[in-house]
Amino acid sequence: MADILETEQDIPDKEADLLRYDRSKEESLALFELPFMGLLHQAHSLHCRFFDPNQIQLSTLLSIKSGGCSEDCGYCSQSSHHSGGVKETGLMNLTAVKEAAEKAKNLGAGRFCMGAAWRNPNDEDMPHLLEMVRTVKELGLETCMTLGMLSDEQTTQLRDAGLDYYNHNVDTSEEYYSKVVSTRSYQDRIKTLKGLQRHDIKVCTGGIIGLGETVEDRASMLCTLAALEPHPQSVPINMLVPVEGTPSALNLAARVDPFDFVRTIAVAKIMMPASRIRLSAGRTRMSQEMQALCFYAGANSIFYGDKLLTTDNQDAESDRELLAKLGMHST
Ligand code: SAM
Ligand code: DTB
Ligand code: SF4
Repeated sequence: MADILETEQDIPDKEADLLRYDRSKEESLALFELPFMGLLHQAHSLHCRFFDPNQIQLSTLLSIKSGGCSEDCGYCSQSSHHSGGVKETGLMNLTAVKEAAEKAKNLGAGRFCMGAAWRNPNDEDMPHLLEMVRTVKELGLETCMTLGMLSDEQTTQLRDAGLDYYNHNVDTSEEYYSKVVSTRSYQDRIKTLKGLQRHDIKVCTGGIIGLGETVEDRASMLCTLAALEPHPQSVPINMLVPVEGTPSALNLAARVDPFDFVRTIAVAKIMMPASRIRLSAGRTRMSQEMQALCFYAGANSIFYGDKLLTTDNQDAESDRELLAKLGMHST
């Protein structure tokens, strides 16, 4: 089996039978309720049908426009609705983006993901954003952007500039969404995701664990993701990074049981076995053993580099040490 599947069309027939788009919430919940060891065995066995379990994909993040966001996402340091949030910056210049991408490449990243604190990009910013995509791509890196909701025209412009992936998370279940975000609807998120799929940009979409959601919400969120056809190529699972100034209810809920987190990775893998599951934000609060369990359960991508968007990530050197200890390689 090839260790990197670019599209579901690359998957042999017998593996393709393992891809389902019609999982019910009850089926998803039943997976969460399996004994831990059996669940991990099932997830790891499926993972090995589609991927080399020793291989991992490394993505580096860069915040190209921070703070001052009009959205009220309860978890986010960049929302202008929370006090003491991140200071607003303008859109980064091309030279600074190129330098950051070169540094990421030299450290061994394969993909460069550029994020902006926007509800959606303005049309006037598109030429500059397209230039960023072309510049990063010329360095031989895969490109990803996360800029908020997109119109069809913006989607095709990004695709034509060579954008490989677009990140747009559903974040939690449809049922719980309004408890976390009130300035847009769940269906707004799905609409952008479907637009990306229609225009052949690879989709990176996932969510956050630790928002005070129930296990039913986690099961429901994974059903939403696994109902996308094809399945999203990349599925980031974040553990909430508690940020001062954001609603305290969410921050109090942020203590996620490590086994419950690993379970979420395993269920995501069983429901979307050909997708790369990314162990995303929150790794600074995970032990190396917990991260290794996540890799066993089917996570085979991480954010790599000392910073996420506005908060600290596990530093690149200790990640290289961890991967070396586990005998994992990134190419
Ligand atoms: N503004 C765009 C949007 O919301 O789509 C792109 C950037 S936004 C910061 C990207 C994602 O980062 C969010 O959807 C959320 O999943 C994740 N995120 C933001 N703050 C986080 C936090 N404190 N902990 C974990 N994940 C977070
Ligand atoms: C994703 O799922 N997680 C990333 C990325 N996609 C854009 C962002 C994590 C942000 C963590 C908090 C911060 O650094 O601001
Ligand atoms: Fe803005 Fe994105 Fe943060 Fe929401 S998650 S406040 S849209 S930057």
